[in-house]
Amino acid sequence: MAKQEVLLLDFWASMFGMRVRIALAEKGISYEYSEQDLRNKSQLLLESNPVHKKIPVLIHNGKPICESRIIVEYIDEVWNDKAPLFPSDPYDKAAARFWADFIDKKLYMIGRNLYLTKGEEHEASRQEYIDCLKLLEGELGDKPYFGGQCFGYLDISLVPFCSWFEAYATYGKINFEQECPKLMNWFKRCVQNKESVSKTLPDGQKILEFVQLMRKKFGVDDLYLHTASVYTSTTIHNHLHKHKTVVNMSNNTTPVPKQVILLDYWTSIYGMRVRIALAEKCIPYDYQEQDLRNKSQLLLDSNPIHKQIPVLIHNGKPICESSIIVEYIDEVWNDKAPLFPSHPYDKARARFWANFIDKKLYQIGRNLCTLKGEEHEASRKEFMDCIKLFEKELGDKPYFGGESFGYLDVSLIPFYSWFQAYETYGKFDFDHECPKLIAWTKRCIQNKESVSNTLPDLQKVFDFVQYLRKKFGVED
Ligand SMILES: N[C@@H](CCC(=O)N[C@@H](CS)C(=O)NCC(=O)O)C(=O)O
Repeated sequence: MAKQEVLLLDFWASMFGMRVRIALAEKGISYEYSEQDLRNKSQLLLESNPVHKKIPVLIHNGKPICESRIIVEYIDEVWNDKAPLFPSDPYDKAAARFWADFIDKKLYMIGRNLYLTKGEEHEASRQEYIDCLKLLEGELGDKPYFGGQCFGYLDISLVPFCSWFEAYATYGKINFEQECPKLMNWFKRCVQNKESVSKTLPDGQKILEFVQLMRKKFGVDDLYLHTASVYTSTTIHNHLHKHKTVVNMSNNTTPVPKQVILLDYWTSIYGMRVRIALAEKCIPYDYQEQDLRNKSQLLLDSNPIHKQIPVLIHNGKPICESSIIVEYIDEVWNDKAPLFPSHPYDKARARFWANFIDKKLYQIGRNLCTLKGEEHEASRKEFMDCIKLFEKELGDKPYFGGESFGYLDVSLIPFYSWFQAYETYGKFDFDHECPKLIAWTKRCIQNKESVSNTLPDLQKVFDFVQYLRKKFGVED
């Protein structure tokens, strides 16, 4: 391999940064480490991650890769000659991705609340944090590592959080040894057996001092601080108490006769992604429309954590989260219509933008249709800013991935079915404001039966949005 230039923009206490450092160490890659001042961001950081402006950023031969989980996948794909981080079975891979996504969506935010909130909110986060760890402990089971015998992606995704446990124990009043002994043994195993971990994780006492500083900065001791947690404190708790068993993605007791079943809801942008991917691969499947106000036992059993559609059930095993399902489909049915570009950098880019859709675009689009007044005005601006980013990413290419329709096209095109609603409630003129993106939507619909056969009638979706607006009291 030619000489690799690897630079990591990072911050010592960041769990996300630690993931990348551990992955680099696992692969034995030498790199330059550049500590960042997060209160005074460097030009290099701002230029390398203009969308989120966050560390970690890995700059490989001059090209930046952002978002820790995407970076770890990139590292695994580029340096694939040693220490593979993923299990080879697509289902196990999907499970590792699911739990890593769970860590980012839930564990991180709840962890922040442990030291930045007080009173009832604090107590709720404390319980919720313990419940999350118990779910992860259930996933570990009696295996030495999450991936089985070998340390891998999910271990890397979680182990950095353990360096914050001393701080969480202090401010969250959590006795980790007592609450999750198996998980603590796993943590000790990682530290003892893996130099990549022991050399990377900072001292827990240092993190505690850092957290003390943050509490002072945020004035937690004097004022009630409300952080941006969007999770209800009872969701996970209820789940644990209802099911009482270890959650496993394959813990599905309902007999499933068909090979491929899709639990879905017709207006779901996330569900449409899966339908398009299945159509691209010409996979026959049994479509089961779900009533989201009265969820079926099959849905609750198949996605006990989020209780959301879409869920793909393949040979009796459920896979959840649309972007993970689409990757799974691409990996299992890999004989036709590849959805990913072959180059790891292009792959990372497609993943980055798909993740951006999930993190930002979806919610902003919802706000556009359901909020009023100043909040509505703010979402209008945000929505157009996002759309312009996509227009720029597309450039003059026919599809996001270049000449062929792929993962990012699959991730974004379902939004088109909501365009009439966005246009009406956002008072946009998309043809005028983002002509290239509109030309791309037309291209997808004209050239891809997988798209034209999947997207529902725009007027029907618009009627549905109107119904939602009435329900939320935005409209009489
Ligand atoms: N991140 C998930 C989002 C799935 C999602 O938000 N599903 C919605 C329908 S669009 C749902 O099931 N809502 C019902 C609920 O949350 O109770 C994915 O990509 O699959």
